[in-house]
Amino acid sequence: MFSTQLELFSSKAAASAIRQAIRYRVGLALHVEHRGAEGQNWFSEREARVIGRSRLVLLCCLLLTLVSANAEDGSQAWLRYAPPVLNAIPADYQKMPAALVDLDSSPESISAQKELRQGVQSMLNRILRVETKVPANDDAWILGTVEEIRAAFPEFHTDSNKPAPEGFSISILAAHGHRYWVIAGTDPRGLLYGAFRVLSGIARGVSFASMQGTQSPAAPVRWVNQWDNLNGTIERGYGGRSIFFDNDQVRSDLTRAGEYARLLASIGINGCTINNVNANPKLLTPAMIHEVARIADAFRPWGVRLSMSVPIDAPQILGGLDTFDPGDPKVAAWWREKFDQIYAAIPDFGGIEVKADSEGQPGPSKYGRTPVDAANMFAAALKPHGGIVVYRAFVYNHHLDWNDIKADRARAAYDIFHPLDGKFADNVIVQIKNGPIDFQVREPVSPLFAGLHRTNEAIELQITQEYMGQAHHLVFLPTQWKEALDFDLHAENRSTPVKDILSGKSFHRPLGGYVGVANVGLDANWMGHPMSMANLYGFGRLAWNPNTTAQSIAEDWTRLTFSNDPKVVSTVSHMLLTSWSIYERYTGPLGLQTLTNITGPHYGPAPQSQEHNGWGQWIRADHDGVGMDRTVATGTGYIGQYPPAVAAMYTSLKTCPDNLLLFMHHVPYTYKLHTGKTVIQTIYDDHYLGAQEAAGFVTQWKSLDSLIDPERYQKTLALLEYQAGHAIVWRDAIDRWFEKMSGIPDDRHRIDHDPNRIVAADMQLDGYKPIDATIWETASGGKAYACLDQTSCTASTKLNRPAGWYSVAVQYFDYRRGVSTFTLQLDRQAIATWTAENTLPGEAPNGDTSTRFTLHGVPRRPGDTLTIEGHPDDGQPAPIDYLEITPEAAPAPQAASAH
Ligand code: GCV
Repeated sequence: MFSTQLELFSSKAAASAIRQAIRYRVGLALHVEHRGAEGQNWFSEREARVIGRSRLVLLCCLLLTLVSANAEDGSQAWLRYAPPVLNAIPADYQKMPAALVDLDSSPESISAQKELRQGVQSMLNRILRVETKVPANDDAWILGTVEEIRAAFPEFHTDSNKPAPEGFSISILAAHGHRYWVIAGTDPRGLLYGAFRVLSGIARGVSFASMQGTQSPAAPVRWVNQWDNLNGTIERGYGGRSIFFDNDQVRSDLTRAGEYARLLASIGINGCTINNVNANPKLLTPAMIHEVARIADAFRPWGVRLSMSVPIDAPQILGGLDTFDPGDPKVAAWWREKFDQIYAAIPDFGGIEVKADSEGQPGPSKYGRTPVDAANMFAAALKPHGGIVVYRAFVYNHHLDWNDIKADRARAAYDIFHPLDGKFADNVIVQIKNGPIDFQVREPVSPLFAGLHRTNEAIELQITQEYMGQAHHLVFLPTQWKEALDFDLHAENRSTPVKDILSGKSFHRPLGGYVGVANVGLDANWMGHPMSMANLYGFGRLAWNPNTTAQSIAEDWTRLTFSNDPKVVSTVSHMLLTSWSIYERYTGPLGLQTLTNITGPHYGPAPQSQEHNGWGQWIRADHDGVGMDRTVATGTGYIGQYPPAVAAMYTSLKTCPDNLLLFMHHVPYTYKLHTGKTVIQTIYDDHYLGAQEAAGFVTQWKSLDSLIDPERYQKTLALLEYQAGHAIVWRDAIDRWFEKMSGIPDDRHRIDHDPNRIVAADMQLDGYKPIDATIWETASGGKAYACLDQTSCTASTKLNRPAGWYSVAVQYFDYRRGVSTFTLQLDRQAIATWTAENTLPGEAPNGDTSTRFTLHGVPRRPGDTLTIEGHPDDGQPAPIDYLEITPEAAPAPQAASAH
């Protein structure tokens, strides 16, 4: 993410890696200090003794080799099969059978068998012996479908709690004087899921006895969507390039696709749509279908069915027809033939995703047709093959008139789809985003879930963190999803929580389920941030059983991903479980949505961008008040789309929850919340609190430094430090904007009154020139200072502060392009050098690119001069904003860190 110059790297980073390796692998206790070349304390005295200065280089190589030989790069995710570090291994593992019999011969059962052998050997150091028949004189693991096991063991019963399709039962069967550890699937997929459940239990130290029982998935459709483009990019993907495509072809090496399917199967996901919903018709050419079949081959052993997104205009673009009207018989015939071709190549093809009449995608409206006309045309062509149509309800006009006070994008899905209820074919599912807008940090549940009683429904959740920090911020989303799934919509005046609607229980629907936009990529750790995979894991767990608590998901993921150490489990799960609310506080509290750059990359703060555009993610802030009035009486009428009990709750200011107040109502800034605090002061306070809490992640994570492997520890630390800095950018930008908009000052006078901050405008500048920050509130005084047309520039300040130790933060801008170099000098002596090489989504000084570098333990005497020297690179003019100099109690034991 950031790199120091080579000489710094060779001492500081190597020292850090060695220290981590020593702590983690050799387990030495570390305390005080050994001085490195730049006066930093790289090693404790004990480490220094262990290492011996003259042997530093040799040991460095040795330990780095040790570290990399066992590197934890995140690629194994929650399937690491590390020997579980536990106080006591469950007693019944002693009685674990050595023989393993697979009564089934499906690809899924072969995977299950291999996986069990691999996991048991890796975690428990026991080799399982595969037998072709049940051994007469030995205990054994038995894998099979319920029918197969019953045929071999007539005494086997699961009738009292029979697993549903794709479910499984785990049991110990006593027969013929032996004990059989049985994993029985309703079908091969269920059998595979059962094997993974056993392995997850072993990794977490659960006794086999307590794993026994029956489990069935909550809904038949548990899919992920990948928004992969054929050129290898991924829309809203933050973990590298596509694992499926490159250069308009299917990749020749699909190893990663198979590994992905294995991960998906381990959490019960049974389908994957491989391409962007903004679909490219080229995927439907015979040559590409032939290639895509290879991806399906990689998925098949893991029971993951492949599906594709299709553009509705393919018959015209690709097929040369003069129309794509779904009502035209020749169009329907084209699709029939296309699906026949696909099924010939991929017999277990799952079906299609359709995005139509949305954000510029063509749709049936061109011919005066409805989503029903389009969906049912596809459905008829897929039905003979058993395929399904997942038709997205994300249909809206993105050229709305901001001046029209009644216009409201949130209304669109219900307005369009509710009148069509009961008209969709049985193999159509309407896929509805959790909220009525677009994966914002806080949205109410979409009213459409309650508006379709005679239509199959799936919820669409976004696993990839488009609006949630784009894998630069830690945000654990199962906490958010749980709130949506548990929300009771009170349809028909009875209890109808969203999770029961999706399972088909509320309205007796045969199909339905969960679709998560995952967007994993080729990066070793799949999603960019080591913590982001908790979201994919959590999605699978909730799709399987929405009653699972966010806490158990967080704890299980932590155990499987990092360690069973109680301190690791409690610290990491606490970080995960608090992260969504913290992100909400420093971005957009009170239902303001994400307040991000809505017309740009959806990353940093840019509140004004929410208004005056056609996209309809408005907050309607003016001098007097803020919020969208969505009431029926005076607003857009959106609230009226909910069943009466929910509508009444949102309509009344007395019962509308504070966290959705500004989504539902327009109120004055001085309006008092249920907390007794005004809206405006809550906005200010929440941003200060959120930024402080984000800084707390760093402290919490650092408490684990001897308990996490060095590679993932360091990567996560760098990201959390970056997040803490970016949370300050968010805080300052949003608070400045609202202070200017409302004219009401923060009652604690914090905004732009930072006693420790020295802005570039107040420094002595040599070469640095002011340029406008493209969003004024994202830089001090709306200006960044850039080094233009020079090879280097400096900004210096003399500070008369008491002598002591300080941390020095440099706030600068890191464009995507170019790698500027910065040096921090104390009285002309370089104390740190770093480069601006993060991959942030921006090419200008703004909230996307504002970043900080912090150096701890800087000694200062009154009159010292602090200088930032910037060296531009490739159009990135080493832009800076300010310095922040904060007293520290004592030299911090940590080395310099970039954030
Ligand atoms: C695939 C949002 C995203 C788009 C995405 C769209 C969708 O608008 O920003 O990138 O397009 O949702 O869900 O279709």
